Order: sequence, then C-alpha cells, then structure tokens
Amino acid sequence: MLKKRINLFIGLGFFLALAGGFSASSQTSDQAWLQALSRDSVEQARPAFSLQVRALGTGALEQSAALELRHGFANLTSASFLVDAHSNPGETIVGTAKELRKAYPNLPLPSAIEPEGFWLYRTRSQGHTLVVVAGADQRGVLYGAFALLRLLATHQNLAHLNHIDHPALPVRWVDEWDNPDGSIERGYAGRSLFFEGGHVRADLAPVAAYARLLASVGINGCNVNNVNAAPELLDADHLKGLARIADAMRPWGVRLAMSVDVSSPQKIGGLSTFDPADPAVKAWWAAKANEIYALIPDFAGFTVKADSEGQPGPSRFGRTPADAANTLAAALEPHGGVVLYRAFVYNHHLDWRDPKADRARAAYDIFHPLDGKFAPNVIIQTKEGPIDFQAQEPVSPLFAGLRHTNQAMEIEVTQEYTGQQRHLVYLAPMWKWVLDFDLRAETKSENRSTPVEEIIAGQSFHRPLGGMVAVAGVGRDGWLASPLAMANLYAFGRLAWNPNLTAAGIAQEWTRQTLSNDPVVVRTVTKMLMQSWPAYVNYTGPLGMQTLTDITGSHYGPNIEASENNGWGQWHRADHLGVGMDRTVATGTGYAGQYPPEIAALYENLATCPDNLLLFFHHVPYTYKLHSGQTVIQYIYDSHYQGAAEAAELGTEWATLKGRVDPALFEDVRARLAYQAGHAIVWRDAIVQYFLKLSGIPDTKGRAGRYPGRMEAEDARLSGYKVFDVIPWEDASGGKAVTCAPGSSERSCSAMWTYTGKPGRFDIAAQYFDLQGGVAQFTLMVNGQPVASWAGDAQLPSPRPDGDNSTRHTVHGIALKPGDTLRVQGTPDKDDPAALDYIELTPAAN
Ligand code: GCW
Repeated sequence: MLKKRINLFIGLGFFLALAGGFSASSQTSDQAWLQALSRDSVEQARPAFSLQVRALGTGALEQSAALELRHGFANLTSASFLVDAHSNPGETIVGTAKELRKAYPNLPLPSAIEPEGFWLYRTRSQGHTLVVVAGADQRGVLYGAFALLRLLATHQNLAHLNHIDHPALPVRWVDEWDNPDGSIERGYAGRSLFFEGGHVRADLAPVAAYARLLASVGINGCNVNNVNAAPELLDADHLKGLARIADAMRPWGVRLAMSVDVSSPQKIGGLSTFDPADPAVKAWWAAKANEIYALIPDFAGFTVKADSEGQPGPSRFGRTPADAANTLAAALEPHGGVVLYRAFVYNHHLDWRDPKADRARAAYDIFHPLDGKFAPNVIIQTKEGPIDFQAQEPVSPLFAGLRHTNQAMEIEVTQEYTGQQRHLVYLAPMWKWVLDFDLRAETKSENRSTPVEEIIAGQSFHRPLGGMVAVAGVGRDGWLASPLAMANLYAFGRLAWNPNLTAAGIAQEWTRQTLSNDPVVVRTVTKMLMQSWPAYVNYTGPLGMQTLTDITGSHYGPNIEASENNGWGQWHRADHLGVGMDRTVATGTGYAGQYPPEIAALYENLATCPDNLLLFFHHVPYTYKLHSGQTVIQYIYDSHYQGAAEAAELGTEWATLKGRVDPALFEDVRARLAYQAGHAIVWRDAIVQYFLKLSGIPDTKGRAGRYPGRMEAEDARLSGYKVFDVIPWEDASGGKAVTCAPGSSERSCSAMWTYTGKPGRFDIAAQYFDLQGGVAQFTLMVNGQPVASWAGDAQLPSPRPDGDNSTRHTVHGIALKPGDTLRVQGTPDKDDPAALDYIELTPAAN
C-alpha cells in the first residue's frame, strides 16, 4: 500500500511539473475519479500502451489535452482497445476542428461542432490507427481528451469510435464558500485550498489539481470565495493573490470568478454610499473591473448575495436587485464578464404567527416583477427549491417566472442539510428530479413542455446564457473528506454537461473510474448510491417536511422544533392535531399560485398533491389518508423505521465488497457506513417519539415508544454518572441521559444493569454522545470483564450532548444469561463528559 502511494506521488508530481510547473502535493486529482489514469500502471509497473500523441496547435489547453492523453495512454491498459488486432499503433491527433480540417482535409469532420464541444474518431490510415480528438475550440479539445480517457477507463467498446458531444449549459461553475482566514462556510472537508491567514495560499498545487479534476468533467468556472463576501478581497494585494489562483486554474480551462459585497465602494472604496444608481459608485465598479482584468484577462465574473441573511443590498437605497446587478454588469461588460445575482433574497425576521407569511414565496415575489429588467450579461442564480437545500423540496417556481432573463440553477454538492458527508447521500437522483421537472410554463394552447433543464439551458425562452452552479465545499481533507461523496461532485459536472444522463448511469461511470471495473463492485456501489437519498429522506423528513434538523445551528442532527417560533421561515407547523404548512391559494400563503396554472392546480388540490410534497403545501390532521392509503402519522412511523433499515442495508451491501476494493478505502467506508446506520437510528427515534408524544396516536405496528432490549442509562445503577435532560428532549431515548460531568468525585463513572432475559448471544449497542474538545473513553463490561473499549474521538457538531453527536458503538456476539451484569464505564476527558444514553441488546445475527 505504502509503496503504491509513493509511486503515485512521484508519477503525479512529474506529470504536474510538466503540466504547469507545479510541485507535487499531497492532495492530488488522482485521489478522485482520475485515479484510473494512474492505477493500472502502478499495479502493473509497465507502460500500458504507446500511441503517439500529437497536438496540432500551440494553445495551452491543447497542450494540457495532449499531456493528459500521453499520461492516460501510458497508464491505462485499456488504452490498447484503441488499436485493433490488424493495425499497427499509430497516432492520436489533437487539435481544433479548424486545425484538423487544414491538416487532414479528407477526414469526415462534422460540419459544425457546438462551442466547447468535440468530436472523437478512430480510423485506419495506411495500416496505422489514427485517433482524432477535435475540439470546437481550445476547451473542446481538452474536454474531448478527457472524454476519450473516460471511455477507456470505463472499458467502453471503441471499435467504431465516432462520437460528437457538447455541453448543454454554457455556465458550469463550482462555488466555494471559502473565507480569507481559511475556514469554509458549510464545508466538511477541512481547510481552504485557496486561502490561509487572510491571504491567498503560497502553495497552489492543490488548486491546479482541483482545476484538473473539474476540467475532466467539463466544469469551466470556479468562484473561490464565500458569497458572504469579504470586501478586502477586492483590494490591490488580494487581487494579485487571486490572479495567482487564476493562473493555476487556467491550463485546465477553469476561469476564476469571485463573490463581491455590493457595499464595497463604501466599505473599502472610501465612498460615502454604495447606491448602485450613484455615478461615483458606477465609476468605482468600472475602475475595479479594469483593475481585475488587467491582472486576470479571462476573469469570469461576480457572484452576488445581497439583501439576504444580513448582507447589505440595494434595498438600503430603495433600489432593486436589477439596479444592483446592472451596475456590476456594466462594469464587467466591456471585458466579457458576467454577474450571477442570487435569487436567495428573503426576510429572515418573518412573523411566525402570521399564517400568510412565507419564506418560500420570497424569490418569486422579488424577482418575477423584475423580469426583463436585467442586463444581457446578468444571470439570476436560483436555488433548486424555494427554501434552502432541504432533503426534499418542490422545484422553485421562479424558473418559470423569468422568461426574459438568463437563469442558472444553484445546487449543493457539500451536504449541508443532507448528512454533511458523514452520511452517504448521492444527490444526483434529486437533481435529476428537479432538472426533469416540467413546469408547464407555456400557455396551454402551445402545450409545450418546459423542463427546468431546458429553461436553464436558455432553450425554453430563447435566452443566450444559462447554467448550473454547485456549492462544492471542497477542502484539504481528501476534497470532500468522504470518498463516496465525491460521486456528487462528479455527478454535478456530468449533469451540467448533459442533464439527460441518468443518475444511475453517472453512478456507474464514477464507480468504474474510482473503484473498479469489477461488475460486482459496479453493480453494488451503483445500487448503494441510488438507495441513499431516498433512505435519507425517509429517516430525516419525509412528505415534504424538509430536513427536521437544527436550522439555526449545525443543520445536522434532529431538532424538530428548531424550525418553529422564529423568523427564519422554515416552518412545518406541527401541533397536536396536525402538521404541514398551508401554502394553498385558497386558505394558505398563496405560494402554490406562483407556479404556472397546471402545476399550481396540481399542488393546490389535496386530491392531486403528490404524497412526497404533501406537507410542504398542506396542513393536514395526522389521521389524513395519503394516496398510498396510510395515515400521515403511520407514514411518519413507517418511513423512519424503513429509512433506518435502509441505512443499515448500505453497510451490509458494502461488506460484500471486501477484497474487491482497496483495503484502506474499504475500511474507511465501512466505518462511515456503520456510523451512518447508528445515526439514522438517532434520527428515527427522535422523530418517531416526538410525533408519538405530540399526536398521541400509537403506531399500529407497535414500534414507536417501545424498544425491546433497550436499557436506559437513567434507569441503571449509577456510580458517578448524573441524570440530565437532553435538549431537545427527542434527541435522547426517553429524553434523558447520564453525564460524568466535571466536578464528579470520581475519575470515571459507571452505569450498571442486570440482565434478566433468556440466555443467548447478543449484539450490544452502546449509545453515547461523542463531544468535541476531548476524547472520552468507554469500556463495556460483562460480569466485571471488559468485552470492548472505544474512544469518543469523532469531530461532530454541537458543544452539548444532543442528536448532532449521539453515536452508536456496537459489540457483536456476546453471550448472556440471566443474572449477568452489564456495565459501561465512561472516563471523561476535558470537554467530553462521556455522556451515555442507553445500551441495547439485539439477538446476534450468527
Ligand atoms: O443555507 C444557507 C446556509 C448559509 C449560506 C446561505 C446562502 C453562505 O446555511 O451558510 O450562506 O444558505 O446560500 O447564502
């Protein structure tokens, strides 16, 4: 293993040195799906295949393309598929269509290749193989090279290679929410690749590696700083640093963009105002744009978050988002830059007692009246749903509400509300659902479908620009920290290129390149990925309730009332009689009426509203019957038990891959999935016991509130441990747990129970709270003999014991007979008080 790592390291360092003069780094693009390009050679220690690669032109991206092909051919044994048995190795020619037409007038080049597109072709010429990678332009050449390598790495049959392709969307960007101090808002993979200590980092090798990864799936822009923008990034010194980032990404065709604070003319420019209509403000932005383009000639543009969550905005001066966007757009226009103005504008001080108040309405209410008022180089960037990246939401109605305005859809690769990369949640099926959603935006007489993917491609309303932007959240900890979470970054790139690809097809492609072409691995991992989002929805917040998490804090574990009684407007309005937010036109907030008529009617009427969004649109009694025939309350119980079982199933499926994937990766993923299965139980129990108490309606299947085999810590014989009330109560079994708080007289505490059931072998799960700021130690003893010890060393959110950090450790196959004692001994460490919720015995599987 170690040897393999070293080889990879040297190989890549050499390659990067060739590609852009960067030194080797510990974070490499070959740690992700590009590892296939190194894997074969490392394992077999010989060049796989040699096919001369020749670039016709001298363009930088064409050079990158040629280098990639040489590297890939030398490493991929499958590259030999390019040459058939009766032919001698020959050449791969790389160039723009124009260059190829000139050099090879007899090639059957397609008459037109769309911008950034390519043509791949294989033929025989005088007994030699000739492979052609023709790009419409420089980027097209590079994307063509990566596409050819992808076909090889996934073992596609290239006997009749003749493949033309181009991206569906012109803007395909990742947004990073990185701050100058190196922290990353909603990032779960360590520190920033771009910034440290207030400045751009000296070592930008990981940035170049990231750009290579992005280019390999066709991403053409990267906005490097938080939309809650630090104004100082626009000063002369920081701009020089940003120019270095742009230089590092340029060989891969990834253009740099940045987020700006619209009050910058005042905050750092010394003006007395930032009113976008003020001539001095306009002049300031124009001069700033000139300064940026002098340093970064291919600067992509600005992203803007204004009048949102405390960010300053044009409303300060009675101006509209169009006024602000157009002032910035005018500054960028002479240089070819664009403004991505975010539609995520809402009042977070809503009156929660007002039944008509509704955050979901905000984007449409604010932006629809401005349709047609935005400059041609402005794109309105709208989150996929009307709230905020919840586990499940309807599609934003604004996509249908802007017909004379360019649009982009914003999604999240970083799993803010979807398990923060500690849970496996493959999001492509959710994105696909949004992309395919037909908003029926045309009038009935035209009867033309307008799926979101066609609207954002500019197709539906004949717009010149459009795109897809993903908040990526990559950091220095293995890009996204979790190996399988990388499927989301990959899927975003592939869908932005071609929204017609299927989520399962993308999962297969990714698995083949990242893990193995072994059919068992491909089948199993694809299945796991496809199961993961429905499972997460089931154990967090089904029926359109959104993610029932702590919306004012971590956005991670369960906290059902955190959504209520505050101005943030993520309400689900659960009370003892019913649940759901009435957003109908007839009796509610009127949000349903923001959709075009067909869709408005679908959601407005209980009879037609789909079950999976019922509670987003309607407030109903718990006894309301779904289309499935179940009552709402029974569905809440059933879906949570089902979701937790599905989460456990992911681990069972992964276990079958032992010996088929890299052992270190196997173990890493195994441990993550075991954690996820335990945390899914925390979610299940929190939501089930909460709604059982609130509704008073029992589970017809007898599960809710009954936990056979569970022994509560608060009922144990305690030594040192003290009982406390967990907040929120639903995050602990029965609302209580025990803590070995500082000040307790002993160094360790213990909880002891006597087993009274039948003799047998059991799996014993200990449910404890793993707090940051210390590593508590736990030991499980049977009749005084230790059977397991473990450390509470995870880095989980929340400084208090709650559902964010409630964690399960399971010991398998322990023999017990009546009268045996079970004891958990917890030793606190600094801020971790070794808090314990319960132990649970289940008959051992074997
Ligand atoms: O979901 C919220 C996040 C904020 C984020 C905001 C946004 C950058 O919790 O952290 O701020 O969305 O999208 O602007």
